[in-house]
Amino acid sequence: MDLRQGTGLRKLGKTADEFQQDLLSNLFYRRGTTVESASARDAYETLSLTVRDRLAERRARTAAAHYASNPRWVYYLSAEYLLGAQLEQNLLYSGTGDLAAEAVKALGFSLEDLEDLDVEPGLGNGGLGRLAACLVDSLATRDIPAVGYGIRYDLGIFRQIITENGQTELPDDWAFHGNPWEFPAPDDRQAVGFYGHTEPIPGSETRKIWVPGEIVLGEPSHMLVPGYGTETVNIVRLWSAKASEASFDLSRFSAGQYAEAVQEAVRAENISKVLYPDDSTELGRELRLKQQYFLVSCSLRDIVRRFRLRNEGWDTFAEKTVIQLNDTHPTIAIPELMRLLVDEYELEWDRAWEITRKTFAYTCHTLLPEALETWPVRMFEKLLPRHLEIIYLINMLFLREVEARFPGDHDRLRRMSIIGEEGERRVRMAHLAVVGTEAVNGVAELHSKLLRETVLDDFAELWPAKFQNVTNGVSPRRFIKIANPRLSDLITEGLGGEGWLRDLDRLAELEHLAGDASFAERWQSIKRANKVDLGLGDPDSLTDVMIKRFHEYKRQQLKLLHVITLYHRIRANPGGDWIPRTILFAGKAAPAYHAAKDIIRLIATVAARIEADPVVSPYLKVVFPSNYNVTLAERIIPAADLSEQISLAGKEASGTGNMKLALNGAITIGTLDGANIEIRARVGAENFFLFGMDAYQAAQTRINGYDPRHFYEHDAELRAALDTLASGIFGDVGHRVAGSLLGWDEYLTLADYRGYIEAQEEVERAWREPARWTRMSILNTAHSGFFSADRTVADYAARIWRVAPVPVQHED
Ligand code: AZC
Repeated sequence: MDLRQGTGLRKLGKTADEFQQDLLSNLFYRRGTTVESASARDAYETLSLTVRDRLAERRARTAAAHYASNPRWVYYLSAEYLLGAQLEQNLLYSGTGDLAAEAVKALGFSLEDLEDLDVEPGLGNGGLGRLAACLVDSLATRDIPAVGYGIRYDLGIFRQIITENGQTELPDDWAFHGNPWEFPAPDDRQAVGFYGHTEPIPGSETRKIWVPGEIVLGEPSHMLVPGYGTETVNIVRLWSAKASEASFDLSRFSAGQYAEAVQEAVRAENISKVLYPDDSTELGRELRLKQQYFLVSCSLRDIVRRFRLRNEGWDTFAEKTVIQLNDTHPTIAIPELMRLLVDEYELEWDRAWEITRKTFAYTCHTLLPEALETWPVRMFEKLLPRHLEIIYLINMLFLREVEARFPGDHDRLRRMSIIGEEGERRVRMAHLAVVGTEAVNGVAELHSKLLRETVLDDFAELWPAKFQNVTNGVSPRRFIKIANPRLSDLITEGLGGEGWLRDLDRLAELEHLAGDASFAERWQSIKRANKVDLGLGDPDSLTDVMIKRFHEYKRQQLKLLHVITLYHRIRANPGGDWIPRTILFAGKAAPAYHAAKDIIRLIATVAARIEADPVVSPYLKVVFPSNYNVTLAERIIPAADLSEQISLAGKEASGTGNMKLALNGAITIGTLDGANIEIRARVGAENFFLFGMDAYQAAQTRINGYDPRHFYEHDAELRAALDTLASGIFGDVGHRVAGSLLGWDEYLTLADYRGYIEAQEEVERAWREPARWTRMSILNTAHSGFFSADRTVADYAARIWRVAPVPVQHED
């Protein structure tokens, strides 16, 4: 089908001349300026639009193919997306990089200048948000009909500034200059209710009328998500909260009460104002729950609308629809779909429940009990009164099922109930998510196993078949091809083509080249060149990176103890044969997470101290660039020699930075935690620096009564490191961190210290043999093909979603 038929549009050109024509025409007609007066921003916006036009054409063909085949759809519901910068990716995926580079020259700019203006939408906090972005990329690459739903936060994750005083947070007005990549779709607006009360419907036991006390509009816009090496272009649809016209109080405004006049409107629009920077603060909890319901309500109505385009009734809804819940944040979708089906579409409860359960699947991303969301019943009652009633009914029927299976086991009922009765009554979202879905998965083998054995053990006993594992993966396009062009070229040359970018297992063929001296030499010089580009330390030093959110379980404090140990060793023997190291930390801490912010501040202080020390600084440099985000990750990862994955075993669900680093030839030093285990199994134990307790030993250590002082007393070097921290030279913050380690040490840092130091000594032995190190590095890349998000999506598609690809025709 020719989508331009009847529109009078011409085909977009494929030659450099035609591309340039389109660019100039966009500059003139859409940006309203001319070549002579075009600023860099004009050029950036215009180039983005010109690239977007090409994707829009593919998008139209994709929509037509999807419409024609009325397929089963995947809807990914996620409160977070960390999409990364768009221009470079879209140039790559649309195959217009060379044309664009030529064309922008005519405007007097280079592509690099313009890429610097491309601001990433920071609509997520960390791993979970970036995973969502990698999965939508791979869904499109695998031609799976899918929509990602999310919130278009006005302010994304805060901009971080690091000084010796630690982290400062500034608002991230990411779309301040506009966002050329999105299409608003005001016609698909939805109305979302909050508060109010419910009224019975005479003659019906299950149906109710909900009369909301507040109505907010959700206005969607979408970003294009092209597949790589295929025609498919899917979308991520993001909702913005808009006040309804009625919420503006014209009479107050006329009376000069300007603030009061807009008060209600401001309150409504606050819903999509800012991304929650934390999952555990007490502040603004109601607003957070409002955001969750806002996302869910808008998205479900949109999903139903889309279903109705080609289908009637409800018989085929669950067959045509699978909704993946990215963690518990969108779990209110379960009672919301029940509400739509029972109250609005008048289905019988049992039938509605059958449809609902079949439609949803839930991915859990944590093992930390404090990260499992619960909401006070009292808050639910006020904000979502009808949903609470529905949850009660779901819970009653569920507990009846449990009682039938385990008669008289009251303790089990209490443990499994969707309503927690300890202290203030709360709704346990993870329980609701398990009860209301067909499949539940963890994100790495160990994580899925621990979910079954600990956090969700009662549920796994009741429904063993429901529990699955789908190990995370990352986009090889963004994290190798775009982030590391030099290495990509070498791999392409070594493998005789670019096929590996869609079939990452092919990297295994690099194994044959690991012994080839000239290949190894080029491999090494690429790493060096990437370090020069990064510009954060001596390119000949061992570049040792720990890049991730700051959290005590991830144990940046363990790395810090290593830094201080090195500092002491060098000072004790200044003439020693020390290996120069650049230790790079990057990452944000939740603004209200004081212990994590203390660790950041302490690192910054120690870094300055080392820098000022003429004895130590030639060998040891600690750097902490500000504002870690996807863009910065893309610069650091290609330059890394050593990848720090040192969480306490049993705490990190998976990790995905570990995969990105291994793919780029960094060697991991890590514990048997999350996906580290699977990385080590694939790259080989000899190409991985292992240390520390495993998850069972860690749990046992706690049970046996852990005493951090024991380690302090029996390890002189550890004692010296902690004494230095506590000595006052690093101020109060050193005191506090040392105090918390010696007092309780929640994450068993001291118990793993000696093992970690020894593993670092092994790192240095390997580093002293460049040929061995390079071989290890090549083998890490060669055997990390499994960690492609394309494989992750294939796993979900086969085992959880049961969806098939729908190919999109090439343009003729
Ligand atoms: C993270 C996990 O901590 C990390 O181990 C995992 O790799 C990642 O999800 C993707 O599965 N969890 C979060 O980021 N969680 C939240 C609430 O942000």
